Amino acid sequence: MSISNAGNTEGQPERSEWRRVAVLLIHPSNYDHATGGEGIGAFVQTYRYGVIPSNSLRVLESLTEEALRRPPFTGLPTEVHVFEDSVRRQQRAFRKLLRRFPEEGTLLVVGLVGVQSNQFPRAQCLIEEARTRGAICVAGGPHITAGINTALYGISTIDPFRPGVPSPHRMPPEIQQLLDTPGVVVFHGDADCEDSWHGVLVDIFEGKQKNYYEAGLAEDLDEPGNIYTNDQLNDFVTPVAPVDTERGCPYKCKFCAAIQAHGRRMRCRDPHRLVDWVRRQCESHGGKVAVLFASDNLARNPRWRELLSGLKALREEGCNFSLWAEADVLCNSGPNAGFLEQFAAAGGHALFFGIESLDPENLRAAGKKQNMVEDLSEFFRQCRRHGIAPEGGYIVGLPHDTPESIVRSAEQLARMGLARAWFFISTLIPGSQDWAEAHAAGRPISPDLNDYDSTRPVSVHERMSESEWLSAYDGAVRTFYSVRNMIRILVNYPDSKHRWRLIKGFLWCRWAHLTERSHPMIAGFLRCRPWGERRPGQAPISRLAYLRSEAWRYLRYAACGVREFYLFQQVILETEWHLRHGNRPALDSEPHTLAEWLRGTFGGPMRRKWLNEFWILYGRQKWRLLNPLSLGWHLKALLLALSEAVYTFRFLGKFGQGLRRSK
Ligand code: B12
Repeated sequence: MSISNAGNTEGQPERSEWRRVAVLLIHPSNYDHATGGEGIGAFVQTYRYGVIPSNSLRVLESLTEEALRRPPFTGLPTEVHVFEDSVRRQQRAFRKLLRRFPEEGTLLVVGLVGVQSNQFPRAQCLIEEARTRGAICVAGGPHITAGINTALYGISTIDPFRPGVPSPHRMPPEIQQLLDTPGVVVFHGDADCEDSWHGVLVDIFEGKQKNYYEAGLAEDLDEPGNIYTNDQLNDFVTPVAPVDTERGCPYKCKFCAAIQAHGRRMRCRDPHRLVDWVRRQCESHGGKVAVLFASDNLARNPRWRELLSGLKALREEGCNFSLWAEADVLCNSGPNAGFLEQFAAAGGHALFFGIESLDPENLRAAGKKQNMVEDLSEFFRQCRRHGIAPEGGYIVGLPHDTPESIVRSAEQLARMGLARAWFFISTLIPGSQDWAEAHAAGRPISPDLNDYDSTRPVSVHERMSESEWLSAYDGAVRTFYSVRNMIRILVNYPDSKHRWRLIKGFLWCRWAHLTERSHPMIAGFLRCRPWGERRPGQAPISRLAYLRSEAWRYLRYAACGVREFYLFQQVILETEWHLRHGNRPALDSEPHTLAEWLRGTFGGPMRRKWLNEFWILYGRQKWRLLNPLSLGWHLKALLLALSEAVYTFRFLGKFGQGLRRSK
């Protein structure tokens, strides 16, 4: 299969004219969807604080800096800037910097980094914006690599262990569109594969770039990406620093595109360099940092023992960091025995793995042979024993699911002891085997890539309508993160630091889903929806409609804020009560004497069941409260309002202290 490797240099100045090189790297966001009372969507998902900075961006930043240190760039002034489109401050900085161009004698290259399918439409828009400023744009990432591998070459061609997977053997049309656009370069594969990215930059500099480059998989993953500056980390809800420890995944799950993006053979970074990276990251961030291993499966990294023992030694030197990683349920068995213990000793506090479904039929259909249901409860117990919170990804809407089975599974997961569930609507991810098969079978698939962020259906389900599917997804989140289940999970964690980390996670998952109406892996905090910055091609909205929608949104935020405040007050207080007193009876109903009221309000431990019960009873009086004979009710309400005020202050203190402790 060959791709016409056309030159792509129309109207570009000669090499000798460049006196400076500027490379702007941006990780695109996606567009939101019209939901709920707000009614209008298609705004870029951008926030005051993002959720997690992008590892791909950091990798590309360091590769670009390195490339620009080599000929023919040596001696030339060069600049490299990185931006997260999902962070409003950085998005504005990108725009502001673009406005500097075209600049006499400066070559401007804009890199669209780590582009996923759901980010592709936004990337296209950013490319258009940059082209008007004379930039040469280069786009890379999983949508491009996995998309081309599956749709053009075919999974069976690149992976002999998966014969018979159909392929259209055609360039995906949206990528073809980029290939046909002057000034745009499509990059397939790894930028750190040998000299590839440097080679592209040289070609651009010399005015002879092609529209397509195919790099292949990097064998030697040298240095990890740059470390994150404090400014960069402070733009995120929790300052987490992702770094990829290895690439490639040995498994063959049909719903995943990672295998087509990075292959099935594991290639790992040098453990010593990773330990050094964590050390530098820690030092630059006041000696304390949370590290996320942005890879598919730490336990299948052939050098995990070296890595974890190096990190353990680093902690013993006084470096304070915590680790979040992905693995599988069998990570602690066979030749891997001791993985959990060593992960915990190295600072591991949470381990993510793909449960995907509790229905064995679904797992069989998905080609998933690891993480079997019968192993889960025992695995959760093992994790907890080592002080590690097990976190699981769960796919909503696999072929054998029904609305009832989905919600039932969410409840079951909490009962089994999963610490945190991440729900994803089943998505035919471009590049995955599922996508290839659905395409070959002619199944209807949403043509809008922006929909592929796993918060909405992109295909038809045989057992559920779209609205049933969406409400089952919502039901699963609400069930797992219900007051009862959150308490059920938290009482398993007597260590308060651990517990508060989980509370933060619960708060985040609820807030992202119920308030931001996005996915907790995508949403940030404090949405910005600037007037006029919507997806091109949308029907325009009047300023009045926009203001109405914004007013409603802020009102909803405030209401959700109040709801979550009281809900978490109950969760936290009840959990602490259980941990301290087990099932000892407490002041559960309204106080009858002043002494009881004083004890309930100012005494310890706090518990708000009696307050809740009073307000419910008070509310049930309805119009009777207007009757002058109801004075007694009002006096009690006044007294209990005072209790509420006291509780609010006491709880805020507790909350602040807990959050500080969880860091
Ligand atoms: C870690 C991870 C996460 C972390 C992200 C951590 C972070 N912020 O860094 C978390 C858990 C938050 C996450 C979330 C999501 N993820 Co994710 N994630 C991954 C994972 C496992 C590794 C990503 C990574 O860092 N790889 C290492 C980097 C260096 O690789 P890379 O991005 O491909 O970049 C290389 C090349 O592509 C190329 N390249 C990339 N960009 C550019 C640009 C230029 C100019 C050039 C020259 C080259 C180039 O060079 C790079 C270096 O070699 C991948 C699977 C995988 N193995 O890739 C899935 C993956 C990327 N995620 C995926 C998805 C779908 C998501 C979510 C949408 C899921 C959800 N609904 O929440 C969200 C989206 C979040 C967001 N807004 O980005 C899919 C994307 C598939 C697709 N076709 O779009 C993947 C492939 C997994 C899968 N299921 O198939 N993810």
